[in-house]
Amino acid sequence: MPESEPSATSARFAVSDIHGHPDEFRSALQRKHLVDASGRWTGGTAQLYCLGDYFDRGTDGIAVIDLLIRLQQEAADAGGSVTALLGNHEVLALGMHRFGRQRIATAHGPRSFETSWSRNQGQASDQARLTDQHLDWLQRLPAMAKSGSDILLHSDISGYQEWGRDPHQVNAQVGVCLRSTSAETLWGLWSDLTRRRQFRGPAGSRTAKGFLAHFGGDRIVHGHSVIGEADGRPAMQNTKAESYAGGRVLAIDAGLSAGGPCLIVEL
Ligand SMILES: [Mn+2]
Repeated sequence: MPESEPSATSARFAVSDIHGHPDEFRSALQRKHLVDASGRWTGGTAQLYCLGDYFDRGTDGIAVIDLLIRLQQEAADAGGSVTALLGNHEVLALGMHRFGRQRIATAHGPRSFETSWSRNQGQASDQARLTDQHLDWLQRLPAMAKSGSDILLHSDISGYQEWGRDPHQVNAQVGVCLRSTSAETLWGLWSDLTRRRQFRGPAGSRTAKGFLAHFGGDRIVHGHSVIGEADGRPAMQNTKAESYAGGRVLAIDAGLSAGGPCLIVEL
């Protein structure tokens, strides 16, 4: 998927970590007038960025990606866009499908996608309903996007820098891993994207500054780590995105799968 540059008049929105909750996602889109009551795109030229983790925890990840695939077409027809980025749970879904119980040698001992998938509340019904179209879509998901001066991605980690100089290079490199027939290669991607909170604290602020210098942006927008979770705040108290690191980073995962709202943030 090409990176999209917004026109001056197009509203831009971001959402993350839908985790198998299609009804909540659709209702949230409707409240922002991006879809109608039947779930059809009404956002016109608006740009919607979905920052990954469509699967697991909730019961219907397949319905989430079916909705995204349809909205991508409808938004494009209307002159808008829906960009779906890769989350670690999409890597997990692919790994479970492709390698299942296969034993994988890692620095921390033997592992398998099945064990991690099970621990992360993978849904057997999602795996059973994966079609070739879903698999093709999943293994082509970009890992990052640039919109204006925002860098959008799933995980709050600096490792994206090691995959390329710009989003195009990063997405190409991640794509090679995603389509790999090596369980170890796909495991490495899963493992990297599962880390978190690397932009937090004084060192994190410096990391964010370096990251933005590397990719040429003013702000990182991420999901993956639930707002307030590290402070022990219940997700149900989340009402808005959290800006931190001196405004260089915006966290938008309000913890839908932990009782929080499905937050759609206007950028
Ligand atoms: Mn995640």
